[in-house]
Amino acid sequence: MTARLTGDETALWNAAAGVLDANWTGSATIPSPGLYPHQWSWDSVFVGMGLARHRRDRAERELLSLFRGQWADGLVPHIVFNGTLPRHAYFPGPDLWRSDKQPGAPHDVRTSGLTQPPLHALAALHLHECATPAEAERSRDFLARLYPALVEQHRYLARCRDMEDGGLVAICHPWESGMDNSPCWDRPLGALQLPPALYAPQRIPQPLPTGEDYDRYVWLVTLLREAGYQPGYMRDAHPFLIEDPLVNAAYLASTHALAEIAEIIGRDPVPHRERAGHVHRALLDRLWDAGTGCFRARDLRDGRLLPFVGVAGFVPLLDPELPGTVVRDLIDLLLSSRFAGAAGYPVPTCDIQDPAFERGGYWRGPTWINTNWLLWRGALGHGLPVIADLLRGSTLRLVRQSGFREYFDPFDGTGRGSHDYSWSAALVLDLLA
Ligand code: 9WN
Repeated sequence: MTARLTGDETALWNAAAGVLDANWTGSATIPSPGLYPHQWSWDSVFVGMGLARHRRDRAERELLSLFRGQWADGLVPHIVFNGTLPRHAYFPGPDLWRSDKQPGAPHDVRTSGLTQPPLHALAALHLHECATPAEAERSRDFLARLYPALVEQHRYLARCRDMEDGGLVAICHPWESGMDNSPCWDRPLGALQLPPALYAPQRIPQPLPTGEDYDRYVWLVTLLREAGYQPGYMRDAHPFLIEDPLVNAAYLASTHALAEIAEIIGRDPVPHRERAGHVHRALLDRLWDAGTGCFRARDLRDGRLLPFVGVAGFVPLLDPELPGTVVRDLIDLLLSSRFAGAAGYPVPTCDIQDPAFERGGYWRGPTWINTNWLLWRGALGHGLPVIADLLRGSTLRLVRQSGFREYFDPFDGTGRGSHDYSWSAALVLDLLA
């Protein structure tokens, strides 16, 4: 903990650290008690960002535990299952994915077969940057240990997910975006031809996504699984294939981080720098929409940008080389009555004026701590302290008012979803530090 915290901040810090301590399993942190009992990929990244300020030993174990699930082709799965839990602990459990039948999946742990936003190298670098001089050598050793796995992860993304060799990576399921039921996916999901009877149970206690959404999610997994999760199938036949701005901004930020890590441990940063340049240009060429002043997702099945404008479209602010005009357009839209301008507790996940906006609808409107944190970092990176302070201040107000909830009403700050949500607590530690 830092010494300069006020009494109120110290109380918040202790409460946040308490949530992370309670959700620690001994090798990783569950996203929330009850609802998400396994290890999730981007949750562990955000948890690692906070643990870097609290318990760096656990941050290292968190990342190592996740990479236990890495496949031979480099894929870092979005869920690493805790094999000691009963089958019904979470739906969908390991039986849907059948990673044990995949030759490239690890033998000693069961996993999903999808990815999540690849912020892992950024988390590893952040951990190093938070090290005290006394911890520096150990921190470099940790980077050197994780580096080959991070390189494999990025190789997988470039080799298997850059579908058109254009520089960006594609997702093949809404779960890979981390924003399951975003209105962005309504059009591609609505176009799926589903078999007449499906089997996804209604999920309790989350009000959203619905059973019908789950039918579509499960159907997409079934297609991928039957094709052995092969990139050739994804590219040529899979019905959901999208280049998303948040995922690609995460990929770019981590590619830059990988170059820095390479330098720190005496490896060659140049290939990572070259790749970062390629991703940067592709983000602008393929996803920037000057008409709306925002980044939008591209559907590779018809080559068109999807109509939806949401918080994911601002996350390319993480790109340090974003042109000033693009940054200005993004900030104008962010502050407008479609986003922060009309929300007491920004930033809503969805344009408030979009008919799809739902103030309590999971990724269809509420404010989330992780997206605020990503934008806060982006604003700091572009030398925008007023925007950064706005994001930091509203995020801290949310948790002071409603606790470490999963997501929040953007108008009145009411907390929703699960309680004691790990990334809400972890990222508050980083905001306070
Ligand atoms: C599906 C764990 C995860 C987060 C996602 C969030 C939600 C899972 C679910 O929970 O997704 O992976 O069961 O809805 O959307 O971002 O990583 O916290």
